[in-house]
Amino acid sequence: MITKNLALHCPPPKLEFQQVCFEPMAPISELDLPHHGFLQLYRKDPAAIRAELEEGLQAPVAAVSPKYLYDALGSKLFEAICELPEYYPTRTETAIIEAHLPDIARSTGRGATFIDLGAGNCAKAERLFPVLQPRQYVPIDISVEFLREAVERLRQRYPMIRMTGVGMDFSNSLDLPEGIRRDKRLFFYPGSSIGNFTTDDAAALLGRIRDACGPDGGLLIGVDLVKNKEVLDAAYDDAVGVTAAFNLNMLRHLNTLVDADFDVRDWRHLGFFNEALGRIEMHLEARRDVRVRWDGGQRLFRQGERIHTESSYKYTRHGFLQLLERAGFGSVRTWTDEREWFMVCHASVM
Ligand code: AVI
Repeated sequence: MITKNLALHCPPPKLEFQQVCFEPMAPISELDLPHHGFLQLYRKDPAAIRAELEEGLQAPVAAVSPKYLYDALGSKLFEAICELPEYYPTRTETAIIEAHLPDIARSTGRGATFIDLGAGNCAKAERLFPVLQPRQYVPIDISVEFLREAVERLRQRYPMIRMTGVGMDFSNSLDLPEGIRRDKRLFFYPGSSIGNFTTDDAAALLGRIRDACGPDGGLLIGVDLVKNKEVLDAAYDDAVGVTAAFNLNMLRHLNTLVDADFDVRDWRHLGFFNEALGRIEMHLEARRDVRVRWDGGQRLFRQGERIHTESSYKYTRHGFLQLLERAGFGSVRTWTDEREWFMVCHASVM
């Protein structure tokens, strides 16, 4: 049963899909791990990427997973999006956490095994260290290479916290290596990245997090809430065109991934709130008839035909609490801003 305890009232930069460093796949105990370890459990599979992209590009309504928005330039453009006046989620989430940090810490407890999903540059988690005082910090992202620099920096500042960077794709499995402490696990999933999953996939991911929590664990998560369409439309179609560049850049990324010949100038960015489905949709729309060829396939896109590149689901408070309950969480505390545009939740297993 969820206890609705409303207190008063910012993919993480995501990563380039990239290379592997080392991958000790055998179980590793905590004692075997150096104080600051890195485990790469994810290996890029070019054939699987090609098959996935081929299927999406040939579908009646073409679609490409939003993870392909994040090559090196895409990650930088996402960081720029977070600075835009129209893109409120990052700064609203930060403000909520800052305003309620002592209360959040009372709810989560201190000394946790702090597991940061999609950690990026680890900056959001770091802000919580002084108050949450984690015993072990486990940033997870697709590549430990990206984490390495951030963890080195954090290590200097917080030598008392054991840090273990893990390179894995947690959207499919959350089987954490043996060396990650099992007690008092606190998962951290900020930025409303959960919105980039369909509701069913979000419920499945939350269920996996709940299973990985253990009986004394929990989840601290940021969720973007349904609001006025004008505000949402502007956040995903900003005046300067940074979001348009972020979306269009996916085509350049596809050119390198599957040797395609997309010409960015043939496509236009669309980003809008679909009220009926409760989600932002981003599409790339052909400005004219365009034939696109790639390694192993081709397609004629008629003028006005679209490639669906991202959905970003917006939740009501009630809807998200139901999702947490469906995933098996037992109690939840929530914090929001005055306008109730964004919500931070601490969900515990018990
Ligand atoms: C990473 N994710 C939570 C962002 C969002 O708001 O869905 C990605 C994004 N797409 C366009 N702008 C930002």
